[in-house]
Amino acid sequence: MTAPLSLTGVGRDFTPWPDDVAAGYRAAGFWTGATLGSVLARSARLHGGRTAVVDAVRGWTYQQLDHEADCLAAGFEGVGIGRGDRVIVQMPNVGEFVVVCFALFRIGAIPVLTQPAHREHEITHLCAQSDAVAYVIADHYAGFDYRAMAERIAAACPSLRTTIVHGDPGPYIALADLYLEPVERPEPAPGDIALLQLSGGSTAVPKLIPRTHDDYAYNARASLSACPLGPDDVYLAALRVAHNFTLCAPGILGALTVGATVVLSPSPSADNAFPLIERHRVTVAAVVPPVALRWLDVAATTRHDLSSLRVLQVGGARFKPSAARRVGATLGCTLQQVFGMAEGLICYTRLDDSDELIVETQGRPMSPGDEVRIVDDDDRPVPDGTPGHLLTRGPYTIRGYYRADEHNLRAFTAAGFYRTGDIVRRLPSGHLVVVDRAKDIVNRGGEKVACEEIEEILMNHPRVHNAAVVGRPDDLLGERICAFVIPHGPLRPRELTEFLRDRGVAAYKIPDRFDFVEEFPLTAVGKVDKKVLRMRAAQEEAR
Ligand code: OOB
Repeated sequence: MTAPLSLTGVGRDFTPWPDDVAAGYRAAGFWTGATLGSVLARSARLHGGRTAVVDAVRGWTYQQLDHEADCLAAGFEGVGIGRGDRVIVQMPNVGEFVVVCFALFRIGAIPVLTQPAHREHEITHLCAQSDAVAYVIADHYAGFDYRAMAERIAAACPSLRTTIVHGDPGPYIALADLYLEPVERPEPAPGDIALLQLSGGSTAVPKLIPRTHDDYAYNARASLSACPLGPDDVYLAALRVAHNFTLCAPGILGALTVGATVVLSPSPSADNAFPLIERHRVTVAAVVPPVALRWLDVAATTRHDLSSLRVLQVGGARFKPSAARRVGATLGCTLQQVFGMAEGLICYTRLDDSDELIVETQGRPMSPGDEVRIVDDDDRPVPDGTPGHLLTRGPYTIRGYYRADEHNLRAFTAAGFYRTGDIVRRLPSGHLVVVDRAKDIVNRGGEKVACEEIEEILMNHPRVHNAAVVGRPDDLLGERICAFVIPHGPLRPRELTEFLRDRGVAAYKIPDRFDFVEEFPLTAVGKVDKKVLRMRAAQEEAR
C-alpha cells in the first residue's frame, strides 16, 4: 500500500462521524457511497453530449470533461501525485479548475482550495498545515504573476515537490502537458477526504475543513432539493469557484450532478456577468450582498437581456431586507437567501416561501438530517425567537477541523455540534435570522477576515505595541476592517499597509483604516473590549 490510510480515512488527521451516526446517514440515504469522481462519470453517461462547463476561452461537453479529468489524473500520477496527497489549488474561474479538481478526486488526492487573492502568507501556512506535495496555479491573473510567488513558496515549503501551471509554465510543469492516456485505478473510499476547504474562522492561522466524498456529494444533492436544477438549467459561477457557495450550494457540483451547464464568469462584476447571462441564457446565479447591490443598480439601465434569470441566490453575509425587497421587481427573478458555511450547514429560503420569509430571513436548514441548537452562553437552549449561539451537526457538517485537535475542543461540543460563532433567532417555521456574530472576524462583503490573524502580524512590526482589529459598518460591503493600534513612537497607516503587504498578506485582509490610540478599553477581566472598539469605529464612520 503506497498511501498510509491514516491520511485519508479514519485516523489522526480528521474526526470522522461516529460509526453509528454514519450508519444512520447511510440508512437514511444521505450518504450513497458515490465518490465525487463517479458523480461526473454518471452525468457523462446520461448527458454526454450536453455542455458541462463554459469559460471565457472554451466549452466542455460532459464527455470531454469526464475524459479530460481521466487524462489529467494519469498525468498527475505521472508526476508522483497519489492517493491521499494534498495539492494546493489556486486558480481563477477557468474550466481547467473543474478538470483539475475532478482529476484529483479520481486519484483520491486532495485539493486544498485556496483563493486567487491569497499570497505567500496564506499559501505557505496552508502548505505547512497540509504538507502539500504539489501546487497548481494559473500563470497570471488580475495583473499578478503566480509563478514568481511559486518560487518563494517552494523555497519555504519543504513538502512541495511540484508546481504545475495553467498557461505559460515558465520554469515549471505545464498543466497542458499532463493530459495522458487514462489508466485504471481503484476508486477512493466514499469516507475519504475529497477536498479541504478553508475556514473563514477566527484563529490566527486559517483552519482546513475536511469534506468527504460522501458528505460533499450529499451537500450538492441536498442543495438541489432547495434550489432545483435540471439539464436545461444554466448556472453562473460569478463568485470565485473554490468557495463552498459557488462549488456546492448547489453550485458547480450541483449543476454537474444533474447535467446542467456551468458558465464561469471571470469576475462577479455586472460588466462580466450580464453579457454572460444574456448569451448563455443563465437561469441561476449566486452572489454576495455587495455584488447583488451592484447588479440591482446596473440592472435598472442595462441593455442586456436578463430575462432568463429564474433565481438569484444571495449569501455569504447578511443581505439587508431593504435590498432583498428590490430583487424580484428589478431582476424579475426569485431571491433565494443562502446562509452557509464551509464547515457544513447550509440554510436556504425556499423558492415558494412567502415574500416575507424570503426578504426577512436567511432560510432554514436544507437537510432533514440537520440538527440545530440555539443556546445561551452556557450552552442552554433558548426559546424560539430569542437570539442565541447557533450550534449544528448533521450529515454534511464536519466533526472536526483537519489536524487541529486542540482547536476542535473549543470549536465543537462534546456531542459533536459545531459552534458556528453566529448568533441567530429561529422563527416557528424553522427559518433563521442571523442577528449578530460571536466570533472574532470581520465579514467584508462575504470575505471573512480573522481579526487575530491580522493583529498577530501587526504586532510583529517593531513600532506596534498592541493592535486590535474590528469591523466597522459599511453600506456597500456590510463591514470594513478597522485596526486600532497602540504605537511605540511615530507611525503612519501607509507603513503598516506596506508592512502587511511585504509579509505577503492577501490584499482583502489589509485594514481599510488604522486608528492610533494610547490605550485600549478593557473588559472586567482585563481583555481588550472589542464591543467598545466596534462602537468607536462605527461612531468614527458616522462622523
Ligand atoms: C459562506 O461560507 P464561509 O465559510 O465563507 O462563511 C461562513 C460564515 C457564517 O458562519 C456566517 O458568519 C457568514 O459567513 N454568513 C452569513 C450568511 N452566509 C454566511 N451571515 C449572514 N447572512 C448570510 N446569508 O459564506 C457560505 C457557504 C455556503 C453557502 C453560502 C455561504
